Amino acid sequence: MANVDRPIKRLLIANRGEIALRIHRAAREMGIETVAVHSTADADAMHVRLADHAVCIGPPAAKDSYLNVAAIISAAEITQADAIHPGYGFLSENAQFAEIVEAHGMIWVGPKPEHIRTMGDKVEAKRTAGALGLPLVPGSDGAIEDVAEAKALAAEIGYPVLIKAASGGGGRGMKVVQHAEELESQMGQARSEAKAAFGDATVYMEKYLGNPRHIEFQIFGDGKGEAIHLGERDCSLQRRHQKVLEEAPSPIITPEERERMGGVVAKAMADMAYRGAGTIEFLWEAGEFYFIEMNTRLQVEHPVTEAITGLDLVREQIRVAEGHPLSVRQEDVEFRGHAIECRINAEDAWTFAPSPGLVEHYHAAGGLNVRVDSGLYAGYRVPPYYDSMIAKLIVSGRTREGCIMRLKRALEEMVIGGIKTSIPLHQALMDEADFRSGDYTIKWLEEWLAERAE
Ligand code: MV4
Repeated sequence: MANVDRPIKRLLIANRGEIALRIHRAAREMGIETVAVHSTADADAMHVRLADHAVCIGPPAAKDSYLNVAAIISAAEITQADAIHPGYGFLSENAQFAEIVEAHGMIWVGPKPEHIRTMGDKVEAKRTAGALGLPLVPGSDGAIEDVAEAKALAAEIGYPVLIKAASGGGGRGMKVVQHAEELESQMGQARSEAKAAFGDATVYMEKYLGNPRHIEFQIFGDGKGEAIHLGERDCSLQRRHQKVLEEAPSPIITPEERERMGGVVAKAMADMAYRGAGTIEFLWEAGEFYFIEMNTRLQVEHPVTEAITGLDLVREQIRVAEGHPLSVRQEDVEFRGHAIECRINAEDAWTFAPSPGLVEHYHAAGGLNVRVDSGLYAGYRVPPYYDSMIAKLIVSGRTREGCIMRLKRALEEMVIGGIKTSIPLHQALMDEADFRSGDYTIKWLEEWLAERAE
């Protein structure tokens, strides 16, 4: 390895579940020691057992443990960790936490705090993306203050329009407005919901896209002006803003489109000297991309990108945090074959009622091009306090059709006994003509579920 300013010796993983295990694995393969921090509910978690050091940071409630900044920083100091990886969720997009980590002389395995802050404010994110040359959804240039102004703009861009919360994301605080008469009341509702949920009533307006796909580009920057893209993922299959299945490449993006749009996003990230992993989210409709948000973290669905590029994204994050240049140049990134990820949740496949509890039997699928990211084992008790995702099944193959056949086979092999899981939902999905042809948008899954429930 080239001489680096700050090699990491001991990495604290400020997360839980499969992503904590994922980060542990990358660190160990780099010869880096790991520190697990866990709530009292997670003392028996797989990543806690595997980590070199483990510190209990509080009771089950996330606000008292995985969101407890003082407890996490103390754990890092006690164990002499020299870096912190936040995973996804929890503190991963908290700019202030990133600053505190750096102020304590530790390496933050993540983007520059200023970029986390900018992209966390959706109005600022859109302004920044526009200035960097990314295509935007037509809408307000910044926040909208008064109803008259909003009405004039809506008339100009045409109904329906969407009111979004500046501090939102994940669909919270969004209101569709069909007619001018509804605008005032919908805007008022969006404002009060935004204020209640995020403590910020700032809203902005966009043209409402009726039936788009959700396509996101994975990017990586070295923080010094070099950046690459690793292609796109199609995450259109969602229920209540929770992704259910993701794939790469998108069934509807051509290699030419990938190269063109990938070039645009990589240039934008290079121009802002972005550091680490990031995702640029677009809505795609009728052949056009529209930027909506940027996520300044590693994402749940990163393994499909790893499967088609052969890169280890957590290793790459750690290397960049240490001060290394990116390990590949854009021209060396090759996209091979197809990959699909199924999120397996501890819940009823059709009612979505949570199903925590004792895992009595466990057998992970295996074989060629099958990956299971999960901390499950027989005898593990899924705690009721956190997100219901307990495993990710990632399958790859040369073609999308081959990938689907392999996924059907792998889903059959997977045994998680004692609790209900979403495996039956994925199995049913594999037999749907629209899924098999790749003909789906962000509305498809909920409509399909509603039809099945009749
Ligand atoms: C939109 C949209 C239609 N038009 N913006 C939902 C969460 C947030 N990330 C953005 N979202 C949307 N923004 C415009 N101008 C529709 C959605 C949307 C959505 C987006 C991606 C994946 C699933 C979705 C489900 C419902 C609504």
